[in-house]
Amino acid sequence: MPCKLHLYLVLFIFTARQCFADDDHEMEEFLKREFSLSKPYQGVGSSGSSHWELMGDAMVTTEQVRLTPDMQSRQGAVWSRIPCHLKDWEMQVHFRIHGQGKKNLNGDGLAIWYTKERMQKGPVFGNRDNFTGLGVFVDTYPNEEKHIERIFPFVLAMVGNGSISYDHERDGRPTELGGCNAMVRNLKHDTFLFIRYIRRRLTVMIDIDGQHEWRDCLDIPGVRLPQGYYFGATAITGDLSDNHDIVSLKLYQLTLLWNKKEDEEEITIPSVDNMELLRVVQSQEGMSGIAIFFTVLFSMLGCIFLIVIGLVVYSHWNESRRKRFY
Ligand SMILES: *[C@@H]1O[C@H](CO)[C@@H](O)[C@H](O)[C@H]1NC(C)=O
Ligand SMILES: *[C@@H]1O[C@H](CO)[C@@H](O)[C@H](O)[C@H]1NC(C)=O
Ligand SMILES: [Ca+2]
Repeated sequence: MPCKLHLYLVLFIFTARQCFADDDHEMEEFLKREFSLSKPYQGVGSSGSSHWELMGDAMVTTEQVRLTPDMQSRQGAVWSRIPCHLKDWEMQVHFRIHGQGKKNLNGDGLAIWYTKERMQKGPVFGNRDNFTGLGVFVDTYPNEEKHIERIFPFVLAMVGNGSISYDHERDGRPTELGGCNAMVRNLKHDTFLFIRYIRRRLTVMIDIDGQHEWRDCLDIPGVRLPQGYYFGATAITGDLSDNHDIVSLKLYQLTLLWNKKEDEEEITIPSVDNMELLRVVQSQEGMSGIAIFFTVLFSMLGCIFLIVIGLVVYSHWNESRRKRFY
């Protein structure tokens, strides 16, 4: 019992901390062209002077950078050539995922990266495994069967430190920071992903309903990402496929107008504070539905049991009373 109390206290402090960090910072946004990719994609994939480099099956057209076509076993990427030394930033991704496949007969998805490594092929949505930095995935195929409560496509964030492997068979669940479902496939309207990193707080939002409204996907404090990493976007297809298109990547520098005293300790290895606690919170959330179900079930069984006992006792008492009178 003291152990449980302790856990709740820790959870409370954790939640409280999240709330206090929630106050809106006043800030300025400034578009950084050297880290942005937009039409008409001048020189991308053909000129060495472009800020962006293509890899694998990626192709530039007038309308988009197509990371993979709707064909089996393709992978493609577009990577920034310049390391980004901004402290606080926001990436707005305009993307499209579409193809011939019926629901759940398409795959595998795309990823947006901020990593130490660049231009390396691999199994993690077309990027290498054991990456160092941040990956935000739009996973369009459920590999793990037992996904009762998880609807795909699913947006998920992960931070790697160079020795953490992405578990493809389990759709990255063991290493996830959080995520949300996002029905982004074969839509007529524009779909956007928004990644904000400010004062070590990672926020991911999506705008996929054509309403020009951002919907929260995840919001995690204490995410430590070094400066000087590369932005990139990658995608992969396997037996199942889709067109994975990037229409634009827009990177904004964020400047806080009102600065609290800063923790200036330099970050060298990516990590997430309280990662174990995040696990606990997630498993507790998963438990609560079942816990409520059993609590209700046992309470009802208990009531029925008491009523039955009561009726039996009452009828016995009634009978003995009648016997006394006659
Ligand atoms: C990477 O993270 C794992 C799991 O949290 C940890 O065991 C490992 O020591 C970390 N590696 C480095 C280089 O920090
Ligand atoms: C990734 O790291 C894990 C654990 O450190 C290791 O077992 C695995 O071989 C590595 N994979 C690659 C592709 O480097
Ligand atoms: Ca998957």
